[in-house]
Amino acid sequence: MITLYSEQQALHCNIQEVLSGELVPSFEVAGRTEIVLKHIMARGLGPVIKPDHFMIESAARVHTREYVDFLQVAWQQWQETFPESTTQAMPYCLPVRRFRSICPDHIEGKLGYYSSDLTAAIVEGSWQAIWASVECALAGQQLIQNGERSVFSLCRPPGHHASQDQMGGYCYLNNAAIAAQAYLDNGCQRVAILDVDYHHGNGTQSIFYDRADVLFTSVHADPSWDYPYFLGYSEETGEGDGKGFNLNLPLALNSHWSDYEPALQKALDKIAAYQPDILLISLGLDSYEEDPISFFKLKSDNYTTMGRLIAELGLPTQFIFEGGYAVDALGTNTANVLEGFQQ
Ligand code: Q9C
Ligand code: ZN
Repeated sequence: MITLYSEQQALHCNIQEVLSGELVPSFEVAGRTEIVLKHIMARGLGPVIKPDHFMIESAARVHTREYVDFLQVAWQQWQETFPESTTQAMPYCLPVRRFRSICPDHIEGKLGYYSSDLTAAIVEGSWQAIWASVECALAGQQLIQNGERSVFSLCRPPGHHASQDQMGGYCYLNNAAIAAQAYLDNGCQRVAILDVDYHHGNGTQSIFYDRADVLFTSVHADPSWDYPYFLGYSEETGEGDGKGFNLNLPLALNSHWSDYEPALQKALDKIAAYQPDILLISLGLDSYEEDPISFFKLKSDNYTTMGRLIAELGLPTQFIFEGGYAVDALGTNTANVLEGFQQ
């Protein structure tokens, strides 16, 4: 299986985030994808390729043009406004209930307008990394549409919490959604997304919620008990044309593989019935028992089984990297999924 990876993705970092009320170093670090790359190579899973360049227009098919343009200039605007602030651009005031949905002129207001939380800071190299991450997704999509049966887009920063016009949850542009739309724009009729990240993929759900040409399925922590809290409940089944094309399978905190596997099988059955041209996996590994910010109990071996179950669908499959913060085990667990898929 070919892996798509770009070193430019390391130019982005979140400096700090809030964990249980304390400011701590961010969990979303460049070392995450570096260790995955190391294990992919050590296990001989296949060639690693740097993606070609792609045009901004493909991102604007699922995000608003204003949002994509803003991401490109946010750091520069921040520096012009706060020349003494050299670490990170961050909002603090967001357009929540009873505020107007209006884009202010001040950079701090704009950051709030385009954010769903405070975990997606912008630093000097963020845009280069964000775009390189999208390019890994789009290069993978091209390979699949040129006949490859499976690819792994080793994207960072992740994407599944980013909606049409909001960053959040370490995500800026939605790599999986951009790839899904690119498949449709290049002749596919139906794309299925299986999101196995521990957190609900609220951004991806939002983008395709009223559409029947993308099926979104997700197994994740009950949002009543963990991030993103305000989306990801089982009664969210889609709206308008999209009614019936959104499947949320929330699980209780502390779920083990014995709880996880039946939910995963439900998602896989739904995907099989949908008969998609392509399967996209939002591959988060934060369901691992030792993940520092998550509360599922999956073990390393379970990821091999996960890969094998996904392969049973027999579909052209693109894996897109999302979360996972137990850095030491991240390489093993990711490679297990891909190896399980190929066995
Ligand atoms: N400070 C992804 O897995 N909440 N994003 C962190 C600890 C945000 C996770 C709580 C979690 C976002 C792609
Ligand atoms: Zn996650």
